[in-house]
Amino acid sequence: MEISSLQKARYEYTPKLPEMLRNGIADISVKEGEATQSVADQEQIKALFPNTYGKKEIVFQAGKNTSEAKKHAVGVILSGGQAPGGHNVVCGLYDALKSTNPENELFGFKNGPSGLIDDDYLVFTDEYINEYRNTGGFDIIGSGRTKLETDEQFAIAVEVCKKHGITAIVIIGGDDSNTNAAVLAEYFASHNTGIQVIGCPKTIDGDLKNEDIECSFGFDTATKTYSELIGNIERDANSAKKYWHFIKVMGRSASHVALECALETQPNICLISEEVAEKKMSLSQIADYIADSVEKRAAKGMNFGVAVIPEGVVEFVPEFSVLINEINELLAGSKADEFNSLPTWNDKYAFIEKGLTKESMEVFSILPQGIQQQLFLERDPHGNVQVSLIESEKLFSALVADKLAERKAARTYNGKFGALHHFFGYEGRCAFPSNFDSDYCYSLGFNAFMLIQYGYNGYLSKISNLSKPASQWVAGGMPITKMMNMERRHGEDKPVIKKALVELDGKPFKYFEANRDTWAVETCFVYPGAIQYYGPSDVCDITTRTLALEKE
Ligand code: FBP
Repeated sequence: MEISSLQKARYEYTPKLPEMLRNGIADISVKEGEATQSVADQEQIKALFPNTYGKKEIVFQAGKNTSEAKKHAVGVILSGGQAPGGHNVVCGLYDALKSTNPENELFGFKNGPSGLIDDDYLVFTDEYINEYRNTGGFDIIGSGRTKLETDEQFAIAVEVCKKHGITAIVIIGGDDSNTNAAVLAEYFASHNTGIQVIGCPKTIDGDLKNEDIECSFGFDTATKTYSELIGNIERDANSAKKYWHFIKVMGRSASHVALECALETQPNICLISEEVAEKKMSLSQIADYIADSVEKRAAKGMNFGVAVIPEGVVEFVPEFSVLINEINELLAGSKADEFNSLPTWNDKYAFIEKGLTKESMEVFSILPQGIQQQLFLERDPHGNVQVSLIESEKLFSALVADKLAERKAARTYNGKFGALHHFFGYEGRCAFPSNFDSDYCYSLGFNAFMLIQYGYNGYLSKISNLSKPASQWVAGGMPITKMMNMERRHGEDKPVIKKALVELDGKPFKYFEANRDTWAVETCFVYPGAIQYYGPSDVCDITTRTLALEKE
């Protein structure tokens, strides 16, 4: 297989571990802290997780390893969307396993959680794993979005583990996958299987974070990749001075990615979905907000700019989310077939007009036809609109163009508005992990093995103090149940890890808020450039502005 010179060089990179994990496995001891309780709904979570609830938080430290010496066979699963660094979690886990006992084995279940149920796996070897060190992607074993949540699936998982002698499963995933990891851990414990489950916090969206998990892996690299591209576009815009660029960035629900990119690149506009919801902004108000910037810049002779739009924003616009709910209802069950069988868009439009309330129809009717049709594309497995398929960057530029036309007619605006559109999402999910993500992920995997070796079950691998150099990072574990609360999901109360949205009183948003009015009118672009893997530490090892501001 042909490989690039960077890939070759990255094979040789040695990820940095926290100091306490550097002494060799025989010299890592564990310190138990306080018993934990869930962040909310303690009685309900405790009742649902009688065997794994209330366990102690732990940290590792230098000292004699007192764990029981035994052979380990561990299974690993990559779950959900790709995030840079996933390969290094597997590598860290593998290296820790093998350095403890070369007879230990690591099984990789293929294509996500379904690999465990289908008993579809490979057994890692040095030769195989060495080709994935410090590289992006999840292609080492593939990923998938199948949920492990039913007792039937759990029973099969036990059988598969028994067959291979597997006594621990590491699930690398986001909030939902780690919620499922906790449920699986409880099942294993309550059925006395002796199988442990350890989770690792993954997602480029950055929404798996809380007082214990400072950030999910992949967020650093993905936002650096998008920021590089946004910075390049800003420089192009500032050179040609003729386009407004509307750039949608990934982040299914929370706006952490958009906010971090804005902090890195200082665009003229960045929408934050959580603020849109808080202020109950309508589509028209958002369009006016962007048009104000276009108008003010045009008055200064600058008919160009950059607007960053978070992927999930439309669902946070109250009137739009009502519209989406009505459409979901309109297409429920067999009605979707009826809709899809209508021959022309005009017939479909009549069907829609009949089914929506007057208010939602008003919103629907101002959308460009392309967006109207996108709202009727195939639903995800939960029956929801797939927001990544809605071209909100085009939606907002079209609405802004309408506003500017009105302003032109009213003679308050006399500029030129040429809009270009971009969507940065998949470009960042498999980038070569930054040094931060390479180090963080390797540490998460290595640490996951330490949790296994010390017999913990239902824990999330936790590496903290991440705004400091890797040597000062703290390795430990946190019971997943500590991060859970009850939420209404698909008509039922379910125990889940709370998704972290952007906090409007948090320091990252406050910094953005204090500066955005200037950025909206002046050209304050910052050009972060490409991720650097080799060179001075203050260029190569620095993590996100979000984390730096949060830890200030
Ligand atoms: P995870 O939550 O599984 O990490 O995935 C997040 C994400 O990358 C979102 O940003 C995006 O909306 C979604 O995945 C796209 O999903 P898919 O890969 O199925 O197209």
